[in-house]
Amino acid sequence: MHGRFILLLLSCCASLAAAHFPSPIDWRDQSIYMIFTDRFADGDPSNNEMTPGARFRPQNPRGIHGGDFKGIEKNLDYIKSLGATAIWITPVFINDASSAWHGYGALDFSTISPQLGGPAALRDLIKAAHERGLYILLDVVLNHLGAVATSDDPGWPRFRKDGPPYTLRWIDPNRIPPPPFNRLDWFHDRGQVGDWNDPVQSVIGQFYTLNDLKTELPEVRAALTDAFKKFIEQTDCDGFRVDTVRHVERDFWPGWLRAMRQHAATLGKTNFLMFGEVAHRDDQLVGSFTTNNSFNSLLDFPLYYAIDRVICGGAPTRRITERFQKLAEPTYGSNSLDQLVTFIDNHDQPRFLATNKANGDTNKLAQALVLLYTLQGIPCLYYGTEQAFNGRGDPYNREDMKFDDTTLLYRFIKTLNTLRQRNRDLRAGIQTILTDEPAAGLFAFKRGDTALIVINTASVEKEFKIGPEFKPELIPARSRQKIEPNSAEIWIRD
Ligand SMILES: [Ca+2]
Ligand SMILES: [Ca+2]
Repeated sequence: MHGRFILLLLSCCASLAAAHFPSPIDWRDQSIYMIFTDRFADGDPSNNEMTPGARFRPQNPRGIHGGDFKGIEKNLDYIKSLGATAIWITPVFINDASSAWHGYGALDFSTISPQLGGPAALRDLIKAAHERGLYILLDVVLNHLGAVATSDDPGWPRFRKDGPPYTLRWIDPNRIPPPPFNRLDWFHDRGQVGDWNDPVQSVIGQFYTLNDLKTELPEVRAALTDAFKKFIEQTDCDGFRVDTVRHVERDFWPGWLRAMRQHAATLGKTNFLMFGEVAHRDDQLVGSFTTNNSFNSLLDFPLYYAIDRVICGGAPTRRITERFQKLAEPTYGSNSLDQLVTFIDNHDQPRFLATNKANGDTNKLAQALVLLYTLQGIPCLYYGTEQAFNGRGDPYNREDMKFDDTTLLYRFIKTLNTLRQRNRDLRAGIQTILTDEPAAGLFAFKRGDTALIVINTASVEKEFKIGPEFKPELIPARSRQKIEPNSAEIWIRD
């Protein structure tokens, strides 16, 4: 009997080990940290030139700097200690040589980049993250592959709307995507996007040299569905960040998203997050990707622009209120309303402290961070914000990481994450705006009945009446009704 008992126990453990990691119940409880993998940490220098044709050039801002999965794994405790609970990493598939440093030009959807460590290192990273209670969100691109095809026809690559299409050929006959993507007739053949505001071009034109998939074809849709179902299964990732959503025809998304959700659910991932990138300030346009069973989360670009204008540009604080008035049905689908992924900068935008934004003013950054971690949504911090990185646009906003967990900003962000973890209202409480101004000045709101947040974007002290039910927790102030210039306060009721 004793031996039989041990055998049963072993088989039980084996089946648990093979199982996939379950989803969180509520993504609003999470705090995301975004990593640009090539620039984060080089955990294995032997893989730095493993992308065919790509060279290790750590001094070149568009070169490969060697960051990889092993480097992220070695620094998981640094990320966890900051208070993040989920990590979004840049795309992981093998890339063409010119895209390999950023990852957004996949050569195929079945090979994990050897330069980043290959499939074993990715599995190790995700397993190590899960062991620490950290979720991993993988960045996926459905709109295009990397630079795999070109044309010798006159006029290429200028966008050609009418007349005969260009004749495509493989750039390198030795590097054709594996089946089923080894077909030139699966790629749009009208050249590169010239006018990004033209709705036709922006969907069937190429994103520069990256070859645009004919996502409207049923066989391409089926292949993309199969590829990414396998990808979830093999990596055990917890969600996707979906790139270039606006450049795929709209009716592609509901079917593909449903297939991903259903497949993830069969693996026990019943709340698989998929947040799309619609890089635009207009809520009508952005929100339209969340209606009719499409995305249930997106990157919150409209809020990004509002915070930028208010904190960096001195715009009226009322602009934030106006933005939230637009974040409502029917502009947005009800499932997405309070779980958009919020951010103050990322790998495609200048850093918040850049000269053309807050210009090194860490008080402004502190205000923006307070908004990031207390406004409704799922906060996402771009790596290096805690190290006061200040690079301007791409590629200078993709700096090599430093790991110092004693900086003021690191400790400040850790405090914000801790507050958010301790107080459920900061994550899920109903957001009520209490005060704003038609100029720079106060912006105050509460979450639920226990959290009150006040910022003052003006350069003069402001007065704000705070009800006796709130007591200060984060920043002790001398006089509770006086809000100092260029400052932020959070009040939590026990
Ligand atoms: Ca490396
Ligand atoms: Ca497209």
